Amino acid sequence: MNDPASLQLYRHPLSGHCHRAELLLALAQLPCELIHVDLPAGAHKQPAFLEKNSFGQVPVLIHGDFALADSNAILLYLAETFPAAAEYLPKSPRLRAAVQRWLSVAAGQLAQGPAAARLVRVFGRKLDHAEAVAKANALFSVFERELAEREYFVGDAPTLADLALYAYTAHAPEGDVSLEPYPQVRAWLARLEALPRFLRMQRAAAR
Ligand SMILES: N[C@@H](CCC(=O)N[C@@H](CS)C(=O)NCC(=O)O)C(=O)O
Repeated sequence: MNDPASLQLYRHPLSGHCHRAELLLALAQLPCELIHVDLPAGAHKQPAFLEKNSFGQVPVLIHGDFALADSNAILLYLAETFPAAAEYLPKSPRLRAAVQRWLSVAAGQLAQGPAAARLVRVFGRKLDHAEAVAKANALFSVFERELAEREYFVGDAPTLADLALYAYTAHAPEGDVSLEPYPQVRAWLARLEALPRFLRMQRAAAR
């Protein structure tokens, strides 16, 4: 059951949600077939894809006969299933809960702030850009304080929390959110990018 041979990930190269799963796969050296989903063409709203994820969103992980949508659920599944990914999910209840706290931030404030601002600028989504930028700056101010205390979000080694928070933070400038005021955040990004086998997300072309 924990044979990674049959892993497949339905994804899009500019999706930070997909990137967090791809990053864990790369760091843990888990072989996985990447399947491109043509979001601009609406492939994710076709019946064949909706069978895999009724929300019609990437990423979706396939492992044998098991299909799993939601990037944070995928991170947890990989870390619980494959020993090579287990180091990114601490064992103690307190640290695991702390990881979950930041996964909630990744699905909440990170999605509503920097990811939303990038959706407006990169994909032309009709969202309130000024509000998203304000949320991004509020969030990065919290990150700045947290990262002044420790090297990673949970303890002194990277966890799923860091992987989930990375892409939309690193690519915030694509949404016109500057990282200049946040030196601790930039240092944390650099620490992650220096990890062996680190995988960057493709840059979005300016509109
Ligand atoms: N909660 C989901 C959100 C995934 C998500 O927002 N995916 C975007 C790409 S980054 C998507 O598929 N958007 C298409 C749509 O919502 O129609 C997760 O964490 O995987």
